[in-house]
Amino acid sequence: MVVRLQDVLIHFFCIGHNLFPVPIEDWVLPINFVSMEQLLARVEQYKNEIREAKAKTKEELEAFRIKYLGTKGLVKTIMGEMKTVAADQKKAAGQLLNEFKEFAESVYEQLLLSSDAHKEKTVDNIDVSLPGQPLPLGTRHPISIVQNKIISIFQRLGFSIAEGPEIEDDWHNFSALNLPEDHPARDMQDTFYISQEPAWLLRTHTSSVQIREMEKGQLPLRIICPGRVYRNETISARAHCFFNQVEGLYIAENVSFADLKQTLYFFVQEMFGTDVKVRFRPSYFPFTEPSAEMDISCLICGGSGCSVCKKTGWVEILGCGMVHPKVLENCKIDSNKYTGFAFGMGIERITMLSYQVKDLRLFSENDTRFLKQFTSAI
Ligand code: 2NL
Repeated sequence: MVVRLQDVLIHFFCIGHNLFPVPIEDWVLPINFVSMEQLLARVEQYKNEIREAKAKTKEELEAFRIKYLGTKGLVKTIMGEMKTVAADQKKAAGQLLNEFKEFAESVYEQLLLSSDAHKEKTVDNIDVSLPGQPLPLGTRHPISIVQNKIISIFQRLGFSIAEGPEIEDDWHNFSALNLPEDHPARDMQDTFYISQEPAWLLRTHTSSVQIREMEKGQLPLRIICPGRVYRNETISARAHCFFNQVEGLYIAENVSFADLKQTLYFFVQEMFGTDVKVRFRPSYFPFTEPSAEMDISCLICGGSGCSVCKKTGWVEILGCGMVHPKVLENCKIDSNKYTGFAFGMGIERITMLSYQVKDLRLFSENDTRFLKQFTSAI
């Protein structure tokens, strides 16, 4: 019998104050420790029981698992008795119980392997003539759908795709495009510069690709430049630090503003339907002269005025203009012989208009609940 110090103290305290003249045997509480012998006997008994157990079906297997290995199963319960093992026997008891646990687990594994559920899956049982489970098809990203549509329209007009680097130098992104040194677009706030190499930056538009194509010196040139661009913007429902653009460029002899208008009018009719109206508003870009912005009649209200068009009946979709002679000369193109037009549009903006997406951030969050809503054959 082992005596708790606490109980002895209580005993002396009471005697000393002569409170309870009770015989000492009644005060000392015996503690029932589980002896190794008892534990061994119980483990042996459980082991026999487990050895005898049979489980063929899925349900029987699950019943076995719950009874022996579940959270309230025998293994867990007997493990819980470790706390009533005397300190000097804890090590041996721990070993015994761990072995018991491993034994129960291995029997379960064996039962699993010889069960009907397992047999169902063996090679001999496979019926190769059964039709397969349909694999869920992914969907194309809405930005890709719209980008592909834009590209294919211009390809039908003879434009070919040109691509270029996303990390650019100042010349191709700014200087060649006639952006003066003090132009606000060069400001650190708008452009991400590479900290290890400040001469490099993340392109802010795909015009840089068009500069590279013009520098190659092969004319006439009729290209479309889709791609990701970067701007140092605070992320919100209407702005992001990266987005996608499609820019277009046509350089040849005798290209006029009429060609620009007709090309973009064709694009709008193919993209949004023949009912949609267009209008051009004068604008300013350093790389085009003259410059314009193109609006289309609001797709939502048809021009009568709603929240999307801010009650004006029109929504802006792109910027355009005749390529500035300085830009041509920067690329060693004779501006007396050649003229050209260029335009640029944000794909996110067109996608938001086409599908009535209210928040730009949805395009880059990869939430499949959003993405699953788009399907496309192309
Ligand atoms: C906009 C406006 C525009 C261009 C892009 C361009 C490119 C070269 C030369 C001249 Cl290489 N112009 N691109 C021209 C006018 C407008 O984009 O609002 N984009 C989202």
